Amino acid sequence: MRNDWSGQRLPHPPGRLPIVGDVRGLDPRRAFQTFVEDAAQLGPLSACKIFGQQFVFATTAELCAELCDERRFEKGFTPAVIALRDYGGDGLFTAYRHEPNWPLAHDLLVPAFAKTSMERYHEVFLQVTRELLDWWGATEGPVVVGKGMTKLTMESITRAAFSRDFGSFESEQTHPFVHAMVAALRAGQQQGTLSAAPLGRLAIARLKRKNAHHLAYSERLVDDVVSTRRKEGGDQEDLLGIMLEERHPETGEALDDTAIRNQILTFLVAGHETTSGALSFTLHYLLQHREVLARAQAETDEILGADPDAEPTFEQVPKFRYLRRCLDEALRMWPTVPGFARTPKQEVTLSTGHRMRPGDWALIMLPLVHRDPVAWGEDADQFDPDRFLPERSRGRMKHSYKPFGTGERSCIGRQFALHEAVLVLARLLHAYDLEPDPDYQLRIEERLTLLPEDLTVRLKRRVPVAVPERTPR
Ligand code: MNH
Repeated sequence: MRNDWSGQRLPHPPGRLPIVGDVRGLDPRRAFQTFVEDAAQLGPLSACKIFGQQFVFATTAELCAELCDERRFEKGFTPAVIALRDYGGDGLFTAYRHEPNWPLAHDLLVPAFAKTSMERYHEVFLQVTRELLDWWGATEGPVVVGKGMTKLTMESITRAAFSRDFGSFESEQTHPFVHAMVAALRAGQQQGTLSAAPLGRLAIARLKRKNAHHLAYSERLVDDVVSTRRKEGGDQEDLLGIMLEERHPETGEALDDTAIRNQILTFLVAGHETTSGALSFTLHYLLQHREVLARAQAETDEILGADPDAEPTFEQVPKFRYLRRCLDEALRMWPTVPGFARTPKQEVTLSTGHRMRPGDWALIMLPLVHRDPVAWGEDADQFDPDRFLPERSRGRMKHSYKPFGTGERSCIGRQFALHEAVLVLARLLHAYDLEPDPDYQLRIEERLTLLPEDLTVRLKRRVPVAVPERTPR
């Protein structure tokens, strides 16, 4: 966690001060964006010191590819991820690799994302999308994109994973769990930076006391999810069913109650804000690029036909190739999980000449890697979904696109998120014309993830353009 890189000198922002380090100009509400702006000026590998804690940033596609080599590197743990362990414990996202519950939960839960499970989640996604469109359809004036998308993704994870309706669309408000989660995560992030500060221990103790009721609320909610299931039953094959019933095929081990609670919290947190943000960024770019929006809508007409309320079948979802490219491109421009850390398994020397030892970590700065001109060309700052055409993707630098992380610790929910997001976008664009707020300027809100702040859109019912029957492709 100290991350001292054996005292090697790394480029850092100008004006470093004794004790406090590089805090000058650091706006805590946009700390990550400040890191990105600084690191962009400082070369492939740079550092930033906040009190005694050193952060090291990798910014190029080349260095990212090197750090993604699974033979030499593994998932690293930043102070922010370590602070998250107060929440997720040894749940999948926050578990250290040596903790026995990581391989156990991983092996038990991977099948819950296979095709047969996804076919069941498809029905859930259709239902929550109906609820979102009804909710937005009944709204006068512009709708708040992030709020609606968060309701949608929250309901789909709770219903798909735990067969549990959180009633998000029954009230105007955001579900209290989301507030508790955001507050707890924010405290966790502050805790991460404070840990190395003078009097940091005291400040952390105060934060933890202030935060205790949020944590207690979340834990009560999760315990209620489990006890309700035990009383009333539910889908035996959803994530919760698997965790309660299944044993590891080789070792015969099962997750205990604490482990199950940690996994549920992990899925609630990891499973919704990320997808909500990805949907919101995609909509933002579609609103900015009318010609892209028109093409995406033409694709929905081609696949879904003349009925604006038509719903895609499971098999149709992967056919929205253009929409999928829009989503991929939005996640390139603004990956909602904007970085992940890597640490060496044994001492290594990087191509930059720096020595890296176990315990040292570097954070891969995805917004910079995803816009590295070496991998993406000189127009890397432009939104252009067609970069993801197969013929243009072929030959691109390996590991230059990593919105879902890498290797064995990469995102377990990737297919879940992509299927859900494409389905929702297809339904929305098919049924509605979208009018942007002409004055909107993209501002990025930092929670645990990145989200477009205060994005709104006006929806107008749309008449799909009838497409003549074609011979099947
Ligand atoms: Mn997800 C890990 C991004 C949706 C559950 N996720 C990761 C990592 C990234 C990531 C990056 C790796 C982090 C690291 O190396 O430290 N996840 C995303 C994005 C989306 C997303 C950009 C949506 C878009 N994730 C989801 C959904 C779920 C989910 C949906 C659940 C249904 N993610 C996880 C879990 C892990 C993870 C669980 C940890 C996996 C592991 O370490 O075994």
